[in-house]
Amino acid sequence: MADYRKMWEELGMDVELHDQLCAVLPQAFGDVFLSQENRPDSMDYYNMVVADIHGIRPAELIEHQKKGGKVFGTFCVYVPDEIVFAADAIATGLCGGSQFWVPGGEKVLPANTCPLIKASVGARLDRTCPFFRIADMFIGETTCDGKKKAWEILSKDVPLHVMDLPQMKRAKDIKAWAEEIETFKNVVEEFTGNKVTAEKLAESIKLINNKRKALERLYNLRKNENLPISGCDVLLISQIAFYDDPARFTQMTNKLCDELDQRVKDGVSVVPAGTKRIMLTGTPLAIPNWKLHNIVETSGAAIVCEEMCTGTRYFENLVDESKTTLEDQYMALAERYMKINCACFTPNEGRIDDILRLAKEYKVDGIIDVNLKFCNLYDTEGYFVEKALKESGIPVLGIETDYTDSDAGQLRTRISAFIEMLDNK
Ligand code: BJ8
Repeated sequence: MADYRKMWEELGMDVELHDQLCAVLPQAFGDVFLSQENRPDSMDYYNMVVADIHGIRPAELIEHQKKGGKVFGTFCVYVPDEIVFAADAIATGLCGGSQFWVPGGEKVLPANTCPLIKASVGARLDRTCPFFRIADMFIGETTCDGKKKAWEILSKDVPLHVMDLPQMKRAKDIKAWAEEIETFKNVVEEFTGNKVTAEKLAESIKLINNKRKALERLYNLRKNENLPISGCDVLLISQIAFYDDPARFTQMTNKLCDELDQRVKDGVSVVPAGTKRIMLTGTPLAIPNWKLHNIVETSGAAIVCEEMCTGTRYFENLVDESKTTLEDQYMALAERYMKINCACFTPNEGRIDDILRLAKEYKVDGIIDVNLKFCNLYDTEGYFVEKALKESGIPVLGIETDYTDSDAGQLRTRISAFIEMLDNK
C-alpha cells in the first residue's frame, strides 16, 4: 500500500488504529485471491484497486471535493445513484464488511444488531475508514429496523438524509417512491448547489445503466459450463462496483468480459469439469467479507451466482432511458428500483421467483441460503426460500454467520458435507 498517512491524518482518522487494519488486509487478500490459479489477466485492475483501497479512490474523491464537488455515502441498493451523479456529485457505497469495525459499532448499538450495521457505524465513529470520513452527507433508508435506528445515531455525527422506502409494492407505493426520489433530488440540489436537469439526469441514467449492463454481461458469462472466472473474483468486482468511478468501472469490466469471451471460445475453465455449481442467496457481502466464497471455492465447488445486493439485485433491470421530463424520469427510476426484491418488503414473493429463475439460468446444483447473524428479515424469509427450493428439488443449505472467523471451521465442515452430498447425487 502506498503511503497515504498524511491524507488520512488530514481526514481526522485514527491512523494508528487504522494501521492495524492495513496490516491484515494484504494477507487476507493474498490468501483468498492471489492464491487462485488461472485468474484472468484483467483482474489486475481490481487487484490494484483493492491493494490501495484506502488510498487511490479516496484521493480521487478528495480531488473532487477540492474542486467544490460533494460526495454522498450510501448503504442500500434502493438509493438511486443517478440523482447524485446528475448533480455533478459522486455516490459511494459505505457498507462495512469487516469485523475490525464491529467493536466500534457495539459501543453504541445493541450487540444483537447485524454485523453490517455495527461495522458501518463503527467505521464512522472510530474514524478508521477514509470513505466514512470523506462523504459529506450520508444517505440512509427505512429498510430494516436496525438501520433506521442506526441513522439516528449517525446523524449526530454527520449530515444524514433518510429516504422513506415503502415496504409494499402496490401502485401507490411506487408512486410514493417516485415522490421520495424527487425529495432526494431537492436535498442533493440544495446540498451541492447544482441543478438537476432532465438532460443531466438522462445522462446519469445512461451512466448507471451501462454499469448494470457490464455487470450483467459478466454474470452471463458465468452461465457457461466452462466457468471462465471464479466466484471469488466476481464477488470482488461486485463489491468494487459500489465505490469505483462508474465510467471507469464499466470500461474495465467490459474489458474483462472481452477476455472471458475468449476464454469461453477456447473452452478455458477455472475449475475441473463436473465441479458442482453453487448459488448463494441472502444478505449482502460487503467488502472485505470474502469468507463464504473462499470456503466454498476451496472445498471443491464453484460459486456461479449471488442472489444478493452484492450480486444480481444490484444490476438486474434497467431504468427506462426514453423519458425526457423530470417527472417521468422519477417514475422510471421508481419503477426500476422497486423491482429489487429485498426481504424488507411484504410480501416478497418476487424474490422466490428470482431465486428459482436464477437457479435454472445458472444451472446450479445447490444453493446456500446465507444469513448475517441478527438479520431478522432474511432469517425469517429463509422459511419460504428453503421451502420453495425443497419443493423444486433443489438442494439447499441454510447458514448463519457473522464477520468473525470463529465459525470458519464449522462452516467448512458443513459446506464440505453439502458439496459431498451434491457430488454423490
Ligand atoms: S436492499 S438487503 S442493501 S436493506 S443484513 S442491514 S437488512 S439487518 S443490508 Fe440491505 Fe438494502 Fe435490503 Fe439490500 Fe438490515 Fe439485514 Fe443487516 Fe441488511
